[in-house]
Amino acid sequence: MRFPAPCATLPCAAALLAACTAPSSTPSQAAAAPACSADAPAFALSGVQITEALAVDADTARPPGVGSGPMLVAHCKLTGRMASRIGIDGKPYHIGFELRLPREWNGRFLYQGGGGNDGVLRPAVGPQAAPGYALNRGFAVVTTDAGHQGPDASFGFDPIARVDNAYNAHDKVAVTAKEIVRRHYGRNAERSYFIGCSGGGRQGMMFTQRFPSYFDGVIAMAPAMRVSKGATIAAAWDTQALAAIAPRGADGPVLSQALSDADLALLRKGILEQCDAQDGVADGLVSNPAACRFDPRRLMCAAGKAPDCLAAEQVGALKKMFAGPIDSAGRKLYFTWPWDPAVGHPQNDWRLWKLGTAPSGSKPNSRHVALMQDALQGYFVTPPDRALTVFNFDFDRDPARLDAHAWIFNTADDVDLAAFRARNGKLLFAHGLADPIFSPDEMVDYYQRLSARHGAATAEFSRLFLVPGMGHCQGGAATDSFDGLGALMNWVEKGQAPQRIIASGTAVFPGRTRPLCPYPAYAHYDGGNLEDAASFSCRTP
Ligand SMILES: [Ca+2]
Repeated sequence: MRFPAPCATLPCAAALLAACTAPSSTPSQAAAAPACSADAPAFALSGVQITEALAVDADTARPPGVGSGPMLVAHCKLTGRMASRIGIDGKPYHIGFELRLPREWNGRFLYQGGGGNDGVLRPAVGPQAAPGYALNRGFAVVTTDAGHQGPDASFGFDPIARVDNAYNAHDKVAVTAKEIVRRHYGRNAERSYFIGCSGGGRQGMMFTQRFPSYFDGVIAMAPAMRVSKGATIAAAWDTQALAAIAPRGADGPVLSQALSDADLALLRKGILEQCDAQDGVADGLVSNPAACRFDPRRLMCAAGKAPDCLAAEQVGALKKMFAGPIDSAGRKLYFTWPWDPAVGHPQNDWRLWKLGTAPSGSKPNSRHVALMQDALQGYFVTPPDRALTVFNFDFDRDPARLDAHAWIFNTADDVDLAAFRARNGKLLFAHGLADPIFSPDEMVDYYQRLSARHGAATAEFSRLFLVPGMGHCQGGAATDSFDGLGALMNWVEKGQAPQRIIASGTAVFPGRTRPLCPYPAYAHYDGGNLEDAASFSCRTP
């Protein structure tokens, strides 16, 4: 049913009392599941349109596109929208959200961050840093499209959509979802959490800075903290460095061939030979990156190119990329990158981001070209400019064109986090050391500035866990599966700060476990079973 606001007006008071009261508060309804229909009173919020409410029975569905793994618990899947409008580009916009409300609720709320250009409603099941899905643990979980529809960057032609994407949609969705949770279950969520990676990691940082009262605990993984005026400049830098050495095809440089898979394997082998054992054991993981002083010149052929060595121009390109972009005056425009051996592993996404796989020069398909360039043109640069590419980006002239967007979007500057700290919020960072899009060195820089600001108290509210070998958000030659959510809950609810988080191997190291250690500590091998986390301790370099 729908009812007019305000709820307390006399003529409707008796009729609405039941609707306004939580079903669980009356003994006769205690066992009944809260209503899951689009016209349920709990979902009738002013300005919110519920487009679908679907009761999902236990063990009948997995998230869309997922063909294996656990089935979902019984829940109410809610889809809604707010702030429907026509943009200045003539296109319709709204702030969309998906909220999944488990029948067996654990009293907690989870905001699942997005990523990429957003514009899609991801299944609100809580997959990241929460093996088995947060929904299945009893969390009410929400996702949003961040205020525009469609995964490309064309929304950037509408200024309101830019603001929604940066922060406004997230504010509105967090507030609305919490209110629906309160009305659906008849009580407030006792704890609220956020987990996101990449763009979602940025959203988590954004909440700690701009809406610090919303979440008790935040996991920000590989955060896009200065993606426009930072990582995207590095994407252009890397693309140009690789295009310059790529073999010339009939229709231009073949970007994907600048480094072959065999060349990447050589790189991996070279890094392992120099740095693998520095953490106490040669196990295919460089867990002590601070000790790794790799120089790709050790892989350079005496002359030309051969299968067991790299050409001088390949070595030059690698050195240029890992040193990070600079302008013509030598000023740094982003960060260095650690020499993690997984960048050369076929299970890592380094090739996908930097090189792609396209066999010809006319249609390079690296994600730097396919994704970052779209974002660069559509909303990172102000005004939008479809002629600006990662190939023609000018490192002296063009960075300033990214300032306007950076002001509303970036989260790299604020290390005060005063209000978030004051409310006893906990902020857990995680970052793959082989991440090809956001440098782990950028993450470390933020954490070091945070530590400089807060001193020894930093570890009481924020910790950083670097994941050797992990690519962007997941995968790679790594132990990349870990229960960050459980660690965060223990921290928030029991005051137990994570001393280490046990991570498991997936595709490359099945059966292997390792401790993830709070920065600057790393997992050092003490002896015993090589595959067992118990054989390692967290040691400070
Ligand atoms: Ca090692």
